[in-house]
Amino acid sequence: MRKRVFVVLAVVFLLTAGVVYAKELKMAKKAGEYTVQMKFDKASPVVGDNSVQIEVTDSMGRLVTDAKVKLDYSMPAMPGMPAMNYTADISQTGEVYNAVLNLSMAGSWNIDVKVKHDKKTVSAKFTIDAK
Ligand SMILES: [Cu+2]
Repeated sequence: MRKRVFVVLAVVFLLTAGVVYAKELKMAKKAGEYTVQMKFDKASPVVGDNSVQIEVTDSMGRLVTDAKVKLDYSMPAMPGMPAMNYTADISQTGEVYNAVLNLSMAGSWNIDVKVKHDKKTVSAKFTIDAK
């Protein structure tokens, strides 16, 4: 009996984890021969802090772990608001580059991820909508 309860709980947990995982916003863009993938900690970017995990893969699909990654994010000027430009601090854990984007207002933000690797610098551009 107890074993059955445990199995049911385990299944519920796995299903829930699957749903949470599927809700993370993931986007990928080509940058030269590389592909830059950004994974947000939430389904939709929010005003405030957003943790982002960045993965860079080469043309063979191999993870690039010795790149220099730079992330700039900006919102163009709008009535009553000058253009806003920020650079995120990047830290690396294993194969993943981490950044925190502090989005100060709702609306459309441009993200520019620059990857420097093998003496080349390429750039991937993303647009997100903060709610
Ligand atoms: Cu604005």
